[in-house]
Amino acid sequence: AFVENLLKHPTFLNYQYHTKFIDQTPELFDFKPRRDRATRILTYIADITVNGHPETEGRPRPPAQARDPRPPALRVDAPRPGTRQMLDAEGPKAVAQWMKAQKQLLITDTTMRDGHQSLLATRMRSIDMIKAAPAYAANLPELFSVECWGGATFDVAYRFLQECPWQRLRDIRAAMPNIMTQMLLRGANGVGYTNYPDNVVQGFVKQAAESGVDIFRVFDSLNWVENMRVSMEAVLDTGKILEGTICYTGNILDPDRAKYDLKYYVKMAKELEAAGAHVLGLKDMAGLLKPASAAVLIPALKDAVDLPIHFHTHDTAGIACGTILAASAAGVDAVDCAMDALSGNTSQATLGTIVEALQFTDRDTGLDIKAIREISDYWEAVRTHYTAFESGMQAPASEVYLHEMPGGQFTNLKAQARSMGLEDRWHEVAQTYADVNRMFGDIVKVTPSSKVVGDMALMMVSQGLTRDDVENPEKEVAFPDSVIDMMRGNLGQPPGGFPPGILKKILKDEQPILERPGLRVPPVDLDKTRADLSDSLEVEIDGEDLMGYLMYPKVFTDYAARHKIYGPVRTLPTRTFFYGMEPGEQIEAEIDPGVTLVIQLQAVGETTDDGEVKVFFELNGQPRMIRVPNRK
Ligand code: BTN
Ligand code: 3PY
Ligand code: ZN
Repeated sequence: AFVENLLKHPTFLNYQYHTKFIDQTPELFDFKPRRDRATRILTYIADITVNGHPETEGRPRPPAQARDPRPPALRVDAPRPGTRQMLDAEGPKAVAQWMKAQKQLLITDTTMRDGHQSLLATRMRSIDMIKAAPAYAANLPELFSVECWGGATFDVAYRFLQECPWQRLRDIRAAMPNIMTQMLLRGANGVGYTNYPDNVVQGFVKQAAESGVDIFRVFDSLNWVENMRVSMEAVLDTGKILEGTICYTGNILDPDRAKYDLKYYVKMAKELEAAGAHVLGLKDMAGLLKPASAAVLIPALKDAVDLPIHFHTHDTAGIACGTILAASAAGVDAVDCAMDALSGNTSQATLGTIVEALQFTDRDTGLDIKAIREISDYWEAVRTHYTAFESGMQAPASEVYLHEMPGGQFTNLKAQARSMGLEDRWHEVAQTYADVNRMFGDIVKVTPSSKVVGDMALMMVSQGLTRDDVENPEKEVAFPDSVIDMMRGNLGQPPGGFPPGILKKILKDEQPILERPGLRVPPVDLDKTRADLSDSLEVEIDGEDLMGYLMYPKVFTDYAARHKIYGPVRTLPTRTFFYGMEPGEQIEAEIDPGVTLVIQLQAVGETTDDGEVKVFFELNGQPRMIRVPNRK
């Protein structure tokens, strides 16, 4: 290995070496293989072909004849200017004014974020999105925005898809330069599940704006405006659009849920307006707002504030289109829908259906229904490749009014229940989730508070505990860490605080913090963290990487370590990424703009005595052999 390193060292090759060269060039003694990107990608394909992908193992497979997704033809050579140009030229306040002055119902497409988060456990890969983006730009330039970032997509990209979420954002932005991009930001929880130092939240928002986010939908998982201020002010500093957001829970028409009545929402809307929001977001993460309630809530909010209102809901109960039409009739300015093929059930309302329903009315969206169907056909083909991540939900269910689970959590919690052997006790999990909510004082349930309620419910069902057992002061209960953390006040305060009885049971004599948790966390030394991380990973860490690390230290370093071995696997077709290749099959991977690898799998050898398999490829016409361990 030493001679090999010596022979290819640039100083040696340029005849610039002298007698001290060997002593002064420690990398010659670095025998770790430094492999090129093509070799790394072949290693990944070989490994998955031999061993399978852990995420799809034991799950239903896509049909053998699943077609390759082909994006629709572009109707124009250069995309027409859209909302993005308006924001750049005139700023966020002008966009908000324009929203209010419009007659048509403005539409956000959520397919690339909440759509697959809610239907496919967030597993959609960047390549499938980036291929669709030019068709959005060319054929649907009237869209208000495309939600394509934030929420759970950030960590899932690193953790399960072995790709960089920031690169996804930059690539979508470049391929779709005329429509505003939108992200979901969990306030002080960033895109994570915990409370971050203020300067991390600020740095994250700044970086997201630089990398391509135009609209920040900011919420707090307990609807505590106090805990949203740092992130909201950070958004205001960027010059992008701040959508200060109310999370909707309960039922404003139900006298038994008086905690979350009309007055509660009106008050919060006013607080968000006073905090500087350009747009008021109404986020119905579980799909609980009913048409009759929308007809009351939307006009009340419009009366209370001077902001345009952007409504988000889920179709879990099958009624989202009805609620959107009621909200539209009541004067809502913008709504979220998902492209037909990724809509319905726990996802958003069906985009094409809303467009059709409003055609020839005074709220006609002006979107081209044929263009929508073509893009939806593309998503339909994409979806077949993610069969392994389908939740199995066959029909809408009014049970959501009982458990109030967010659409984005539903598929995940179901998968968690399955992995704990509780799948056939799902309805018990749902009932227990509702019990836990009441026990915690009836709280807003949305990431991360929803995860806490889910953790508690799964623990209770698996241990056979009832609400009475848990509340019984005589009975010893081991609470999940996330529950203890929330009761300590680390996610902030719900309206009226947590009930004293359960607080005492969980915290014993410990006092919870009642102030904003960010006040207690010291700032992170960003420059030092970056320098240390660059040293330990032996690669240059940029501002995006740093924020990935600060949100999820272990997830990020694991990603970086795998990246050294497997290279830019984000460029592989989805079928190859999850299932490897068949002998004789040929694929292409564009690892840099204009640099394409043509890869053919020739054969997979027998497993040798030392447990290795030789996998034979042709790479751009040249034979290549890769050895991988057989782990089966
Ligand atoms: C992932 O971890 O989800 C993406 C990277 C896949 C790594 C492959 S999966 C099979 C094999 N087992 C490992 O631990 N690494 C490789
Ligand atoms: C998220 O925070 O990921 C959500 O989708 C909440 O609804
Ligand atoms: Zn949602």
